[in-house]
Amino acid sequence: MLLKKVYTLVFISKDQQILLGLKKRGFGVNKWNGFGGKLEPNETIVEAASRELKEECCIRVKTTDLKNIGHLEFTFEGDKTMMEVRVFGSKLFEGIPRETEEMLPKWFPCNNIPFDDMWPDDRIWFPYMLKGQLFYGRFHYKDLDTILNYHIEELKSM
Ligand code: 6OG
Repeated sequence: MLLKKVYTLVFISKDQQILLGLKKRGFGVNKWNGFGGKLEPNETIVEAASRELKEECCIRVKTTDLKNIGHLEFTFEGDKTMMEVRVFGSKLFEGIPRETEEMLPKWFPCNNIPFDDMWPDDRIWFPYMLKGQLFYGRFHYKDLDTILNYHIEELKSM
């Protein structure tokens, strides 16, 4: 039996650019990623997504502006936990991204994503997100650098 843990992951975009953050500590340290984390008790998934974005890079997005664009599942060899990651996107936001203790935010052109310094799975599902396609992906990792096997598909609805 797998123990499921739910996470959020938010990508803000504007003018053919996407906002990524360099993770400064914890899981995924030194990797560029979207903004997100675990749900707190009594919080909906979109509330968690909006809160994490504010906490990690100081920008605000209304929960109603967050679109669920993808669903990812991660498992690791020898670990009974499955990370279920709900991916959200928005072009609407308020504020200027600022560095926090957790993340260093930076805008990247959509045709110049720093995949070499990201989770290996990102190379596989980012193309769906960048084309505006909804997606489901599951990835089984051998260790933090190596994907043993995966499945990815476009979804018609979430
Ligand atoms: P905290 O531990 O900071 O939340 N996350 C992943 N994102 C990608 N792109 N690939 C992975 O491959 C990931 N594993 C976890 C989910 C961790 C944040 O990192 C995301 C959360 O937004 C294994 O609370």
